[in-house]
Amino acid sequence: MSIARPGARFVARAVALAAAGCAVAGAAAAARAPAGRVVRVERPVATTVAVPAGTFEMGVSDDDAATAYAVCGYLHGESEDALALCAVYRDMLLHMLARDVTLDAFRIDRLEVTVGEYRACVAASGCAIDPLIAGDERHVASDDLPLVNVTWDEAEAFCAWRGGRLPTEAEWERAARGDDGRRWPWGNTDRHDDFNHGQLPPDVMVELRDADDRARGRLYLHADPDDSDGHAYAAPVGSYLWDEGPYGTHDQAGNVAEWVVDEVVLEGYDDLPSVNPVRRGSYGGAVARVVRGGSWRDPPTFALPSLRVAVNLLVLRGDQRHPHIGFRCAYDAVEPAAATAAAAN
Ligand SMILES: [Ca+2]
Ligand SMILES: [Ca+2]
Repeated sequence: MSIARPGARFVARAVALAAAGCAVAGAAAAARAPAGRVVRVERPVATTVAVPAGTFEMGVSDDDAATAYAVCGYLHGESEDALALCAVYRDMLLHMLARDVTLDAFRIDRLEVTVGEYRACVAASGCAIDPLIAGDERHVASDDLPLVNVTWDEAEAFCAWRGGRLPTEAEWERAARGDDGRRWPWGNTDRHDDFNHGQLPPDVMVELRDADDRARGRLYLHADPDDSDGHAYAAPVGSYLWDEGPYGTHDQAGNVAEWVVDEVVLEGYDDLPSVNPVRRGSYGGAVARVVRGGSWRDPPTFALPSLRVAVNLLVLRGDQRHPHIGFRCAYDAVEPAAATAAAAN
């Protein structure tokens, strides 16, 4: 299987101090600069990152499961449906507790798939146009926004067009957490200013809401937008420099939640193998599919990369569109020798 086609859309700006003789990419350009001048060198950044084969601890901790259950109760209210949802959510998390998982090597997109990348697929007749016209225009206002309002099947089709596939839930979590058991892509510290999330409604609103809920039996599904991190809605991909994961990914905490391969079942990881686990299901997008990483409309806790969100149990069927759900693609690893041979042909 081929690796994603390289793109030069995203560039890093490497600054070379020629007088100091710093070694940087584009050394030839630096060498041509007069001594003492600051030279800015632009080079393309790989659109995918490599994750080596290995074993990691996948799953949620007891403490984070308890916190997520408490957040579920606060967020979704006190209606009968909400209480039932959170009870089932707690049970599912208890079937997702930490365990050792071994994966083959793979590659994964460094960033969420963008509107511009998806437009290119539509223009090449590789993808359906529906995600670009299905929702509010603000979600497609810029090519560097993450694509949302995309179904699981459409996400799969895009990844196939690009020579890849959706990541499995295990691959997605390993890319976000590495091998050292970290809670967040950047480490163990809660840093809510460094990723795009939503917020829980204030207590007074919850009290008013819950009184109304009890009368109406209403279930609240999402939290409120929060611009304290710089963005109330989805941010252009890669906007947060300090959220980088152990292999170089961005936005695995927040921004838009991301479809992965696995079907949602209440039994969590039960009955899955410890080597390359995946629950593919058999009905494509017509069943509940896991989304990972939280989003601009979820409270920060739900961005923990070991979690699923509670509404995954109710409304996230793979054939539905949501303005906070996008995706990134994964690719089977190619042996260096095979890649070299392919490039020579
Ligand atoms: Ca935000
Ligand atoms: Ca994300």
